[in-house]
Amino acid sequence: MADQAADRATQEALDGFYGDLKANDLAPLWPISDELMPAAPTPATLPYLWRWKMLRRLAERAGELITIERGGDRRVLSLANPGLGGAPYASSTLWGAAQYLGPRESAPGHRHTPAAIRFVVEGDGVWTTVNGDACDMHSGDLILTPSMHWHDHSNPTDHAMIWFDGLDLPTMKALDAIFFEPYQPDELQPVAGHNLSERLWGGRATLPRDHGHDRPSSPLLVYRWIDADRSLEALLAERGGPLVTLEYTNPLTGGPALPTMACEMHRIVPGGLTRPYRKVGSSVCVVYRGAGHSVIDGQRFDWSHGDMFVVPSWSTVEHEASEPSDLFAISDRPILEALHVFRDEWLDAPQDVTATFEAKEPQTQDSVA
Ligand code: GTQ
Ligand code: FE2
Repeated sequence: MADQAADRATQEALDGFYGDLKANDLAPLWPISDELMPAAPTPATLPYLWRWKMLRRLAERAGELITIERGGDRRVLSLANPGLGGAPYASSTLWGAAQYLGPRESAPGHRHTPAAIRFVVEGDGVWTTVNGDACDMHSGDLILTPSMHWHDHSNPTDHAMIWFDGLDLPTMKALDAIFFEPYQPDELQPVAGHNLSERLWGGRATLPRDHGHDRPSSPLLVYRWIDADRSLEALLAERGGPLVTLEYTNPLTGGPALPTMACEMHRIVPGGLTRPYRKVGSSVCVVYRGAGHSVIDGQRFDWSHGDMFVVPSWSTVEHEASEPSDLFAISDRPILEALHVFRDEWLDAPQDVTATFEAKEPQTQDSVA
């Protein structure tokens, strides 16, 4: 009896104490310590995939319905990971999107602290001007827009183009480090020339002798498909399949193309599953060529040309190509490496496949489809 009364008194004291903590804007660690400090990352980001057919169809509809002014300068459909509570982010750290630019349209100049890359899934004829350097975009090319570099996009052709945008925007948002400026007063920057960075910095193991100090972002702004293809072919011949990977690098440092984002291309050839791999930090992958599937944390994702998918932090991933395949990928690895918290590992045992991801087929109510 006395014990119960004592227990009740203690409970009341505890309730009062927790109430007072809350009222004073304090939180006790002990009830949440496991959640705050799990043994390994527990990302909210889900493994997820968007089909190219769906992306292209809805991007084309945006082209019909939304003028570029009404679209706030950019006709961009961002990959919104369903694990992130409605945020327009592909992963907790990366932005991924399909951008549509119609015939004879241009997207006005601006600059911002988030860094961006463009990867051309198909088509050509558009250029992105980066600090006055008009970078021509062809299928399979990678174009950089480093932090605070002026950029605008121009499509002088009579056909639309859709490409993949990758940005470190969620990371910059988390750091409260976003600044943005429109280019003024003209819509577009003057073009000093086409592919200037490529002419100066794109030599094979040759650089201007007076290249000066390392720069945090690559001075080379364009990486051509033909060069990536040649390197992948040589790598595959040398190392053998089923998987080889190249990284697009800053020619001044040999490090990542951008200080916040790594860009890679994986070539996967038929002949079995790649070895299971996991790393800290997320990736967004874009299928440039081929067809196959990936197993991510036990879930099977079938993919083909243009599909885009997300691999969350510390998720185990294996790939298997049914035809020769090239997967372009961005990741936040350079940030983790700079902070000395990057880790990765190759595992031995293939995963059990417990589920197959059903990608949404185009959900449309339109008749134009
Ligand atoms: O093309 O400048 O997907 O500023 C997101 C933000 C593209 C761009 C995006 C941007 C851009
Ligand atoms: Fe931008």
